[in-house]
Amino acid sequence: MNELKSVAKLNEAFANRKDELYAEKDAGKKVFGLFCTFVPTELIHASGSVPVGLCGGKDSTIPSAEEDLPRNLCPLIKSSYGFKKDKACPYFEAADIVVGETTCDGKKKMFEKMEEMARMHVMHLPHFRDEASRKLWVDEVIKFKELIEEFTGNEITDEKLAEAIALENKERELFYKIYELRANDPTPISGKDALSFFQKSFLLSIQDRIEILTELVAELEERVSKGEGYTGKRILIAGCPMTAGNTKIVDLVEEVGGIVVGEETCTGTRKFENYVEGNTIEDVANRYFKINCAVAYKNDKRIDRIKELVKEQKVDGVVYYTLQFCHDFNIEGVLVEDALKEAGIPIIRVETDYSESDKEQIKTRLEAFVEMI
Ligand code: BJ8
Repeated sequence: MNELKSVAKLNEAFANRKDELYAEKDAGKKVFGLFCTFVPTELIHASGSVPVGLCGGKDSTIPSAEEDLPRNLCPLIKSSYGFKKDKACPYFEAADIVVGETTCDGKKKMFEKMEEMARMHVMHLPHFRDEASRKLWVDEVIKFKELIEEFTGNEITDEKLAEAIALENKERELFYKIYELRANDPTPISGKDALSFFQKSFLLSIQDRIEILTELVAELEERVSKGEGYTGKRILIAGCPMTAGNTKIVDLVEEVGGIVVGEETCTGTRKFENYVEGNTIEDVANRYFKINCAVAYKNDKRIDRIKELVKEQKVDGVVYYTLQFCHDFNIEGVLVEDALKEAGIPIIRVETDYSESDKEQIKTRLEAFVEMI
């Protein structure tokens, strides 16, 4: 099987991204640093500004964070705080403003300390799915639009918003297509490569993303037409996001003979599912209100979606992955496990951090799981 050319192109675009981002800044564009997939990036694009995901997937900055924050805290929170404190993330350093959101308590409180190092805007995310909460979220998105306009001095016109919505929807369409192609057996892309596309999609420009993903789709279609790809026990990963730098669970699953065919995570389906249907701010808000994050809601819809993904991607077993001290995903994991067991779907729950110390132990458990299913 030939190497995917789009992977090389992705890596090249990533290598150039830092310089490109600083050039955009020099040209007067504002950079918005983002923590979460709830932030409606259409509004940032429509103002002529640049959204970029922030670093937070590596162990290396955690000791520095632990000088200020409790040790018993999610590694993603500590890692991202440490990246800012150590000035070790070029995207954090480029950000003129950092946008957070009231998801988990750890992040929410960490933002109060981060405010000493960065200009912050925190979006209030409701924790119910009812109509009152939807209205609150629409208001919050309108407030965010006003903040962007004031901060950048650029008006978000209806035309600019419609253009930005069309671009983001195009990227969503490509990711949907990639998932359809991954449903084939053999599946045309490894989980490791697929994760790399998701992780880097938070960093590259939207234009580059669309170009590279279009190329990827064509390459995967070719592989499918030739019956080329990867075989093995088909695994869906469900749970916490895998921020760039963190590939531990996907690597281990594929080392023990599994093949990852889907990710019910924010570096997976939660990033792209649901289109913005219409061209108003409310349409934008409504799309983001549908994200099935364990932190945000009582979440029957998430459980239903995991079951659907198992069918769509022809999954043999689910690896439910939680970062240490992520209470929301961990507790929701109990409900997911009960529901999947009832439906006869094999599931294993794995809790981990960014260190190497538990790798062998997790590998042994995953090996047994993959053999058993
Ligand atoms: S939409 S998943 S990106 S909140 S930081 S909750 S791992 S304890 S990241 Fe998330 Fe937005 Fe939801 Fe997605 Fe747990 Fe850690 Fe909190 Fe985390």
